Amino acid sequence: MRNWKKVVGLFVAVVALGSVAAFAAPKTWVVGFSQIGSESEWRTADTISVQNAFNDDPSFILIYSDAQQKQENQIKAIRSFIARRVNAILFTALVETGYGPVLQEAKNAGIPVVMIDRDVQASDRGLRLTIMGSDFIKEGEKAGTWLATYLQKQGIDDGTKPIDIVELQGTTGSAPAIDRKTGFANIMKQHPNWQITRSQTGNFTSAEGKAVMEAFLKADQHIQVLYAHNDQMALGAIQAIKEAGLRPGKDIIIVSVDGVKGAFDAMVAGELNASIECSPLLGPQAVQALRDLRDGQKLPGRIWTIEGIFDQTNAAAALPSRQY
Ligand code: GZL
Repeated sequence: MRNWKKVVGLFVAVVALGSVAAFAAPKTWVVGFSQIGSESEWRTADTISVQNAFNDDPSFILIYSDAQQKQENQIKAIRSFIARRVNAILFTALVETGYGPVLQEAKNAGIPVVMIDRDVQASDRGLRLTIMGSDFIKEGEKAGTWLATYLQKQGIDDGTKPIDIVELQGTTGSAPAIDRKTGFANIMKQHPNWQITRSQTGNFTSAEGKAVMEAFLKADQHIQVLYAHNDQMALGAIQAIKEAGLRPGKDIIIVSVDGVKGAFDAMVAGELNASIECSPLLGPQAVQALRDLRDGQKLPGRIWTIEGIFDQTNAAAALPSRQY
């Protein structure tokens, strides 16, 4: 009789332990991540941040796909994730339009889509659960506001004489390019003497930023300010300005966005005047959002990143602690 009780007691203990263990260990999730490419220091830092965050959590398996700046590659990758029946899809949109059909396919397959960095167009946002990343309009406004303060402090802008600005836009049709242009234009409305004399895409790369700036310099001898939608293009433009025999940061004031290490080096060297931070370190937020999703929590419709503004007054002090 006593042995029978022991056996039952042992059985109950094993079942209890098993259920506790099952309760404690989350189900392993396979997540497909479609990244747009490796066009900038920013993008590389973003990819590393996401990969490290998922590698640090053994309850996730990340399938990584680099679209090499081609939307068709992203759509193919998302379709392959759907075919593999992943638990969730993580992606950033190269451009805002063109993802509706494939996002509908993911929805029809019951696979949740969480976005980081660049969003899709408003009409497709019902097909994704949330987006985490920066407020690009605010970044453009910060760039314009910083420039207004700087021009006034330097006695360059008396509010009447024209201020000639050239603009290097990001990838045509991408959320950061559209919104950073909008944000800067919002501030320009307060400065009727400011004028954007030339504006063209440099596709967020240093090579294209340099080539476009060379063309601007050939066509226009009176450029006072360059507004670049990212540091990579600004760094390319700095090369072009130097090769034209001018002093970047002095003869031409340069304000850009991202806050990558190359920009900090340029600010310390006096060749870049300011960079509006846009953090690529979205990995931890992405993993936490997917943990919450796996636990059955409802995700907020928008998860914002917090960022600062750096210029030649604070870049040197901040440089040692920069993570990208
Ligand atoms: C912005 C991001 C942009 C960066 C660029 O969040 O999408 O893409 O500003 C990068 O450097 O190419």
